[in-house]
Amino acid sequence: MTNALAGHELFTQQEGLNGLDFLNLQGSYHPNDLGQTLISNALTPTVNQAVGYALGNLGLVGPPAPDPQPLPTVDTPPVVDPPIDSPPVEQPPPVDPGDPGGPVVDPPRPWTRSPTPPPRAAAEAERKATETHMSRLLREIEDIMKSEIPLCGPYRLTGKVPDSLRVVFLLPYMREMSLMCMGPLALYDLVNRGSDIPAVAERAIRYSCLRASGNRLAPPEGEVYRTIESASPVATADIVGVSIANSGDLPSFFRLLDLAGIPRRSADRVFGRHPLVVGGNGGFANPEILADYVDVVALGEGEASMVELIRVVHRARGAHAAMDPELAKESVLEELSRVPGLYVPAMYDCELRPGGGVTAVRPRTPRVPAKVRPQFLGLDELHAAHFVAPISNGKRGVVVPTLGCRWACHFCTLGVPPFRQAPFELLDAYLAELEKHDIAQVVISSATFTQYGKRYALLDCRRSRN
Ligand code: B12
Ligand code: SF4
Repeated sequence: MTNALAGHELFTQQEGLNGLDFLNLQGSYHPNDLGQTLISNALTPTVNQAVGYALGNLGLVGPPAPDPQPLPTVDTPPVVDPPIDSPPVEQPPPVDPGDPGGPVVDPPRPWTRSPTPPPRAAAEAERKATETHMSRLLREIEDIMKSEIPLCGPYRLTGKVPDSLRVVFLLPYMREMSLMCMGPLALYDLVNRGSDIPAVAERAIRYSCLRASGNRLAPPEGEVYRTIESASPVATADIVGVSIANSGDLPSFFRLLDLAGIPRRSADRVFGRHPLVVGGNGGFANPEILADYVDVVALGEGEASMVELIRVVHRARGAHAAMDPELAKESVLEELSRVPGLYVPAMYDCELRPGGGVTAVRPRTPRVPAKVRPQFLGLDELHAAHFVAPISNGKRGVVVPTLGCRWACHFCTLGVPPFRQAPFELLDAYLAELEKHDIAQVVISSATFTQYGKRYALLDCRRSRN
């Protein structure tokens, strides 16, 4: 563990916000379901009692006020999960007939193995085989696929090279919210759209059938964490992309890796046997915090760097097949660290100030750049799915009219990228497409929408369609 983590509430044995003691003022309560449950469990009786009294004062008959539960005292040790280095949640072996039957965690697979495209074909076969007692997870995946409407697809995956890589984007949200994650969705669309990109992209989300225990999530008993598109195990992907929008949600990174049965530490992941783990989005703006855990971090916008990453890994798969996995990993990581916008923590030494903060980040070899700059792309380099959600749940679509902000408040990362505006014609055409599918709701997902030059025109064209 890097010193950067030492003593930080997020990464002590509590490992995350959800395990924090209610009276712990050092941690911030990030709004996620698990944390909310803890807080609401503690608050509900007190709130109920207050509502009961208020109704009584008004002469209204309210429900009998329940006894308030005592709040935890500072002396009461919080219930915490095992420390970060202890083995993750034990996963029972898979029982799905479609599975090879090996252990759930780290299934051995040769680096030269062909991936599973085209997606869905494998899932179809598995579904037929398990028709009578289809697993809860597969049923949920099927429901998701049935309810989704591809707005930028369908993708012609058959045009992909046969040994394409499997890239899986892990999204820490449930079904509805996962479709708001425009960053990974944009990359997903880009990868699947590009017939010259040697990879097929899939998603895995926080399925509602997952079991929550403290900080951890686990698949339903006897099952493994799978992707939506091909229903294949996440752990067998070649590349796993984790998107975290805010540093407060970094514990999701560990939660998702555990869920998939992928070792947390970069050093424990064997090249060719485990996926390469790539992080992206604003939560990784300070990548040093996760230096020991993430293989690569895409700084800024990932359209160019992610595609280059895929090409490097795809080439290496052939070239390094017979190489010692450790040397192969070292060589791939070194090559990746020369891709603009990719930061490979293993290639740098980070000097930390005793009281906190970074004094210097030095490359370990002259063969990697001394500085890595985030990538921010011109409008002509960004494709449609960066501005309009490529998938709808059948109820709503999402548009991102602006990128960045005209201002640059020191506490906010939105002032870092240059301010750019989505082409109005693109958004207009997207609204027309939504209308064709009878999709009534449009989410304008942009913190700086009031800076969009055509905001009135956009709202007017939306009104005229209603
Ligand atoms: C949609 C949105 C959400 C959605 C979805 C978030 C998500 N995970 O995508 C929801 C509603 C869930 C959400 C929640 C929150 N959000 Co929000 N959100 C946004 C918003 C409005 C749009 C983001 C977007 O879609 N951009 C367009 C896409 C295409 O770009 P992108 O996301 O940056 O993705 C690119 C890169 O980051 C990178 N990338 C992203 N993921 C990955 C993954 C891999 C593997 C790779 C290689 C690259 C990569 O490549 C992408 C393509 O170029 C932004 C404002 C903005 N315009 O950025 C705020 C913003 C990111 N949110 C913000 C905040 C504060 C929050 C919350 C903390 C709010 C709260 N108090 O609960 C939570 C935290 C969520 C979390 N768990 O981390 C702040 C962050 C401030 C900061 N960091 O300084 C922002 C900047 C808005 C603001 N100024 O307040 N948010
Ligand atoms: S989005 Fe708001 S907080 Fe962030 S830089 Fe712009 S004005 Fe400042």
